[in-house]
Amino acid sequence: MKRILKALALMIFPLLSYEVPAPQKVVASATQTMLHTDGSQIKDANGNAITFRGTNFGGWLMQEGWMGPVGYGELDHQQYTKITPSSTYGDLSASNAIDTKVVDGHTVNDLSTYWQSGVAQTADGSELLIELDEARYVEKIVVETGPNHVGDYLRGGTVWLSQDWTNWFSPSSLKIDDSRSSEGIVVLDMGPQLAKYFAIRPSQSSEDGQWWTVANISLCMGDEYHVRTTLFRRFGEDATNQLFATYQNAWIQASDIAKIASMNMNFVRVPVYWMDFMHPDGTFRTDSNNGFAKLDWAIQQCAQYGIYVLIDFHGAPGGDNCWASCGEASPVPTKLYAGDTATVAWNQNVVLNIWSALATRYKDNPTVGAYGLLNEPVLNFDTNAAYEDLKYGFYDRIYQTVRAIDTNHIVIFEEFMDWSVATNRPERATWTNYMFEKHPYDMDHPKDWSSQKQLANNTVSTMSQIQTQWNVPLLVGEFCLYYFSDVWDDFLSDLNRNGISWTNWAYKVRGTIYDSGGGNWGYYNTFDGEEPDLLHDSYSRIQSLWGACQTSHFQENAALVRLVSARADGSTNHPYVALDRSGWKLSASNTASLPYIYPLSFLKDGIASTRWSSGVAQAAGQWLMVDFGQNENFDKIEMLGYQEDYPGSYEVSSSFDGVNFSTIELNNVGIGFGTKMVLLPSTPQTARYVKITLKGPHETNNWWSICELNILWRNVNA
Ligand SMILES: [Ca+2]
Ligand SMILES: [Ca+2]
Repeated sequence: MKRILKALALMIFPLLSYEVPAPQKVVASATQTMLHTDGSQIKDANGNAITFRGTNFGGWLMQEGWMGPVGYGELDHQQYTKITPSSTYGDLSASNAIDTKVVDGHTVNDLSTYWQSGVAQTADGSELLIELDEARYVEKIVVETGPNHVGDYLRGGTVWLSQDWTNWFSPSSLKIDDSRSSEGIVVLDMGPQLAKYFAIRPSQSSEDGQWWTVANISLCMGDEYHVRTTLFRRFGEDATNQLFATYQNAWIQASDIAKIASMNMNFVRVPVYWMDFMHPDGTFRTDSNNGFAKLDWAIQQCAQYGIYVLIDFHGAPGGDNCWASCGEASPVPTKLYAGDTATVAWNQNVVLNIWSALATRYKDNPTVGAYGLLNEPVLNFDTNAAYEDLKYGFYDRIYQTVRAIDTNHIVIFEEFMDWSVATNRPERATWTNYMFEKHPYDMDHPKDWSSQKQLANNTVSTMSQIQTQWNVPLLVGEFCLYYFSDVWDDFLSDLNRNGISWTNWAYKVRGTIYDSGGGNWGYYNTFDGEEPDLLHDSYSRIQSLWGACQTSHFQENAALVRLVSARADGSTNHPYVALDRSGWKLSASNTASLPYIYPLSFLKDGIASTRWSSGVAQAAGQWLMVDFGQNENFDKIEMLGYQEDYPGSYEVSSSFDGVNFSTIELNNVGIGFGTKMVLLPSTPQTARYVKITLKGPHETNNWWSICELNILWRNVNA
């Protein structure tokens, strides 16, 4: 169905005129003139050099479930080509478990029809096998009985997956959520898995011999495409777009842009999704909530503060890459680049037509700082000349499309995933007024100071070299260095020093400061609301939950805000020198006793393998104190710990007399985060005594150990 629609649309595409809202008036900005590149610099029309320093509006016009309370959409049941049961009771066929019906013109899962196994549930004793039209990503499987047989809910759950019928695997990440079993609903959460065949079985026996009844199985993904299309089917497109507007109008508001200005930033990168601008059939949306209207609003708001806007084409039909973050998780090479010719052409034409409209609309707008032509384009993970040709061939078509309309604006190419490929492409010879962008991440080592520091250092050294060698401005368009505030500070300082632009990912996230998806991923975190159930919740409930995602429902990550604000003005930090430790007097509330030999002197003996250790499980009130013997200036505290014996939660205080202590405000999040921890006071300190005090137990009751403690002061003579 989808393919037919696309082929049809492809045929009529050249005949379509752009029915897009009239271009906005150019906003008069007191400070902004059209930017252009000049060698390795960005300059305004008056010749002033500009470096972009800002943040990403991730989760706004392009949602991501880990960032905001989005919820999960499901695959279209038309993509289920076959369902095979291990047994069937009477004529209650397994096709009843994947059927839909039309109610008031909308397609919904039919919970009134159901399949029954006819046998008591036992571990692996029954199976429903679903086959899809092709291998697709699925991260949750929702199995439900329908209203009249809730006692026959799935007991436990096992999933076997295959892409080719030959090789099968059961995802070790599987978590079973049966918290709604009283409604007959069990959710099998696997994380994103690519498969064509899905075998689902009970993993336990029913207590009283209950059969297995299934009225519906939904294969779910939390990406933008499946969220939107699920709601299109349930509520229709107009009503769905209104829901998205409710979300978007809450997620970023005028006060957020004022906040970004107050953080000394001059730049926001705004990820957009193709369905912000178009209907599913590839014609332009003209409703008042379309993406052009949202961009117009953001650009007007930003113009008031002299903030430049990067329009980042983050989500193309078919997928820019394999990840859900581009809106549509799919195997590489995705249908944006390769496969069925008509589908690829349709997908690429959507991107080109949206860029034509964007360029037409904003070609004279100086608040638009740059066009990011395509986010994170990835066709495969090895060097492959054919795929590079496909990628850069398409990149060049986008470039030529924009340039045919707009010669004013800087355009940005992303180097994914190899600088040598990006800089050596022949297309580059014809490009003008452009930049390159990189997204350095090390997501495999979020608690490893050395890994994050190495990533930051390598990024700066490589990019400063590329910038000089190729004489082109560069942007670090996304990054996160987790809890390592000192690495953030060094990284931003080094980028500023080298005139490299930067935007962290992202402005706000739903997770807590402790979550892997919270922490320093945002200037705001810890959302206090709920995520809707997009399969079952009413329209008004989804509207209510999505409408409550304004920033006032999050907590400010004050430590990160302070740290980044201090560098967003372009300033740089100093090199540091460690204070002389020879005269230090050390004391602690607890030190391991014999037979353990972990004395305090070991934390300043210069030997990384020897350590002081508390000898007891961490608890609130335990402390370690340094007496310098005299007043000292300092603004950095480095603790090299031992394995997981880092302080779980802590505060630092200082004193002139060893009696009266005052707490030092830190640009750190206040929780332990790895073997090496570096604490940054928010302002330079002077004191004779420094005391580190635990505020609670360690998450796994570890002792507290430090191999080396250093306290440092900026080298003002450097
Ligand atoms: Ca059904
Ligand atoms: Ca030591």
